Amino acid sequence: MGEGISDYTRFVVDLRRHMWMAGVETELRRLIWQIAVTGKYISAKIHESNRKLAGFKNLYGEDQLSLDRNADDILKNQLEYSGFVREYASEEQDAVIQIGKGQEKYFVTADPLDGSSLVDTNLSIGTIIGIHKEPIFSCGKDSMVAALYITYGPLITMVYSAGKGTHEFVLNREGEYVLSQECIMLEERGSLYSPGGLRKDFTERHLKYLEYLEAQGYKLRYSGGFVPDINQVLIKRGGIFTYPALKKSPRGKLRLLFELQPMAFIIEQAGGIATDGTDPILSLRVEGLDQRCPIYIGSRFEVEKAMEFLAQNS
Ligand code: AFP
Repeated sequence: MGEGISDYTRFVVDLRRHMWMAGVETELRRLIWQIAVTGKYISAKIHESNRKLAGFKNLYGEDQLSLDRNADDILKNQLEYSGFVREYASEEQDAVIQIGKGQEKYFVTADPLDGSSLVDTNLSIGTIIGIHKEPIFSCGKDSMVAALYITYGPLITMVYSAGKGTHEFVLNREGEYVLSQECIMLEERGSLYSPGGLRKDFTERHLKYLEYLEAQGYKLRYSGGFVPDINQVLIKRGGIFTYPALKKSPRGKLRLLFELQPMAFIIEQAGGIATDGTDPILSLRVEGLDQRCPIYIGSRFEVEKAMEFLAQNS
């Protein structure tokens, strides 16, 4: 049978069917679906802005910064019309925005285009979403019901968890999100490490931890995009991503609400763990939109080993 024919006749599980089979609650299902569709629009925007890479003049004279803004506008508008979202908090906004009428069930956080400084390098970038059932100024474990991210790379993929495992979908040529990996589980111990930050800024304990990983033969895999870096740990079934406390910025770089909580939810659902070096990321109380936090996230062995190193008296 020709490749084309088998392609169209094989049985595929699309995102909607998967969520229905997994028993995800109806409104949450629709909301996740709506966000996944929005990923297609954001992807189109990225392509538009990158026409300059192919020798075209940028359509609207946009720069990278307004691409972040565009992604935010697209997402906010789509969520507003979905009818399921009461409040929207985005890395692109200074305050939480009320976008519903007050009865809607969900509170959504977004990093609409994480890693946008990588757009001109043609490396992968992504969208990160957290879905909460309570207002976002609480701790993640009390309020998060789902999280997802979309990668815009050679393929567009979408990884979600609604508390029933972590699953990956690939956007196919027909524009459907098709299940590629179900119930992804990390190994207890992986073989790659993805260390954010500069060596000269690391604390002594963090440096010793990295030296330990290097002596053990862990492979360095760091792109500078949180979404593809976490995706790599997940898809390769283990390893660790860190963005630690730095000498001059003890709270690290990454944002608890928009970046860390959703990824912690997804990785925990895949059998991994995520801490700030001491406490689980999802146990931390969110006090501000801009709150930053160190992170150690990935396979159990590497994260627990990091906690051992950080607790040592040196
Ligand atoms: P941009 O969105 O400004 O590109 O930042 C990306 C990011 O927030 C996150 O995606 C990366 O993990 C991290 O910053 C990379 O930081 P360094 O540039 O310090 O490695």
